[in-house]
Amino acid sequence: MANGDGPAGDGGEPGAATRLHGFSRDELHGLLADMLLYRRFEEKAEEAYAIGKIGGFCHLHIGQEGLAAGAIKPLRADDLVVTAYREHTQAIAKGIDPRAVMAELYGRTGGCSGGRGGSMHLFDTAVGFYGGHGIVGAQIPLGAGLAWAIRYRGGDQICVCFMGDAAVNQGAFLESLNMSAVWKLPVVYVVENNGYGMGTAFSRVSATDVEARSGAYGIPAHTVDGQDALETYRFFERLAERVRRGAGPQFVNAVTYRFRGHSMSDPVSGTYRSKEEVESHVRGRDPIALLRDRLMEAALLTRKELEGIDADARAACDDAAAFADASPLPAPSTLYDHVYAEINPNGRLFLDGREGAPAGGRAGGGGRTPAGGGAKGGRRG
Ligand SMILES: Cc1ncc(C[n+]2csc(CCOP(=O)(O)OP(=O)(O)O)c2C)c(N)n1
Ligand SMILES: [Mg+2]
Repeated sequence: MANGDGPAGDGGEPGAATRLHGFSRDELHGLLADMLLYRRFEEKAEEAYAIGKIGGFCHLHIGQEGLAAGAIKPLRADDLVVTAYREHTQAIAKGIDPRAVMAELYGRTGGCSGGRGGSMHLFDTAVGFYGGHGIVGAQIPLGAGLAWAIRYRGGDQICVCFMGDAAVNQGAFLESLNMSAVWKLPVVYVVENNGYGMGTAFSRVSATDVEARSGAYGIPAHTVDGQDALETYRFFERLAERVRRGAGPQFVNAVTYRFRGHSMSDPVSGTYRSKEEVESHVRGRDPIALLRDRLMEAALLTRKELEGIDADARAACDDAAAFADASPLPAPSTLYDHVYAEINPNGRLFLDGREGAPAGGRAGGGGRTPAGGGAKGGRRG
């Protein structure tokens, strides 16, 4: 760990630190507040799932928050992020309101995807968040495509494409890295290496370490400790600027650990990892506890301040859950909205060429039937 670390800090009153790792006290409190918000948000989602407010799949990021804060917060607002399905906290980090994320988990119209996507399909292109993808590895070619679009339009943004360790065994990963390297795209591929794909340890399905996977394409590989939010932040800050200036694609092995089961339906530990293994990470490698303790040891955080930050995080999550509860479910008549660009008057796709096309061409914007009643009047027989 570099500059300013340790109780003495890097200046200010004798014996009292004012900075850590080059971060001011306010910045450090901000990072801790972000991570506590992510943790409390996920705990709230866990609770809501248990009482049936959230249905379908739900994968929590608890234990991996150092990466949501450390890899996304240093990005510019107009940079792009695309990711897998363990993405609630990443969506918040990129700028989606926790209310809109919680409402999406609840399947409500106030959700960032209008209640259509649920936990695995959070989207808001206005803040540069391109999902939320449930198919392992599906987002990797999309990440290459987003970076290509940046280049094509002459922008200086970058795209950060997250994936789990299991995704590096998908063919799409290899194809995307190859073309990204050929085209020198402004993309950073980040593996959130929590050691497991569902119940399978990475070591059982790979003859090499994660870090070795980009070498064949000539893409530089880096390893960062994702549980150390400060190191991760500084690392991504530097890497993002290098990619922005034309360094080409980069590959990051971010070492982390998931503290919960693969999804809400899986136990925390099982035959694939022991209770002791999980407990040792929770005790010694919790990114939030690690940051909290460092700040306290450096006299940059008091117990009272911590309690205040945590109370604010809990209040924001209670507010998000209340918002989600009050938000309506999508109306059944809008079932076909956003599904197909065009459907015929019977509420079906134009599988029969243009037959049945209403006068004037399109069957209605957003996939509605021309009657304007969504599925109403369609779907006969
Ligand atoms: C193409 C495909 N195959 C299998 C699955 C089932 N599946 C869902 S998550 C998962 C494991 C992914 O693990 P990893 O990429 O390491 O991400 P993590 O869950 O650890 O965040 C699998 C195999 C899927 N969704 N898509
Ligand atoms: Mg994994």
